[in-house]
Amino acid sequence: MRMSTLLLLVTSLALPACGDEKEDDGSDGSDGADPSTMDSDGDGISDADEVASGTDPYAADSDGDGIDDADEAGLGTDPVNEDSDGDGFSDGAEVEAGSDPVAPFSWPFESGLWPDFSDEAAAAGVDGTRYAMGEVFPNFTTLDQFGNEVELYQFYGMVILLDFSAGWCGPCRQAAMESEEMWETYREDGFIILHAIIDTNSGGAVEQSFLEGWADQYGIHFPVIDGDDSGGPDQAYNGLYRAGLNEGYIPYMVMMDSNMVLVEQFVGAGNERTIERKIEEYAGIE
Ligand SMILES: [Ca+2]
Ligand SMILES: [Ca+2]
Ligand SMILES: [Ca+2]
Ligand SMILES: [Ca+2]
Repeated sequence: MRMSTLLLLVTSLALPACGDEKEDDGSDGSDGADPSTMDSDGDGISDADEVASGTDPYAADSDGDGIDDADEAGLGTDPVNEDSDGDGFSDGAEVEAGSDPVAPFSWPFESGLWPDFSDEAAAAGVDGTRYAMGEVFPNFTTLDQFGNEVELYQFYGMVILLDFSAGWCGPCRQAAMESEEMWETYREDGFIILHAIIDTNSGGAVEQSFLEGWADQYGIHFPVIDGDDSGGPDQAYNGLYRAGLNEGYIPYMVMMDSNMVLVEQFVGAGNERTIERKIEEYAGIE
């Protein structure tokens, strides 16, 4: 693909573009005398060099991500890919937010948006169908605390802790108190927590306002999701129950490795140290 883009650019340049279409005002310092030093878009990189490297000689910001080609070189980002690390956040948005544009597990953590690696999961053929230890966990889609759709497989490539909790469950709230700090410790190593709320304080329907309240109360910046959603996490909760893994106690947590394989489960609160050891093991932290 890169080659055909380059060929197109070469073709367009081979047309008499420089002399005919662009008035040479001498701003590139060449006086038009030497076409090889022309800098049509004034970004400090000559047209010839831009063609050679595949960037657009007529646009200072070839990929439109808010960062000029010359600055992308300094950042180590790809000047013809607006999202160099494929985490769903453009290079420009990442630089502005202070996250790392060449690290997929660094994203604007307080944006209320999550990375999306579901395409990578599909490309890798990840598609779980049953609930069992050592098996690929089935995908689900539900809503988060912002009312946005979120799916399990968008966190493919990360170590995932899926925590089933309920409003009326004291030990769940105790575990929730520790959760943000745990996530912050490991998130840039590729770790995500999903709090699936299966019930409110009184057994009423789990609504967005409850998820939002839960996130606010515990200072949570990872997804808090509707665990009562019958096509979503509720299916997983019941599937795990039928598989004999989940015995019906909460908090009940399962861990998936970076290949979306179910590798661990934890019952009750107070398992933080064990969970941290497992995160380190599966995320390959020395
Ligand atoms: Ca240029
Ligand atoms: Ca750019
Ligand atoms: Ca990015
Ligand atoms: Ca990033």
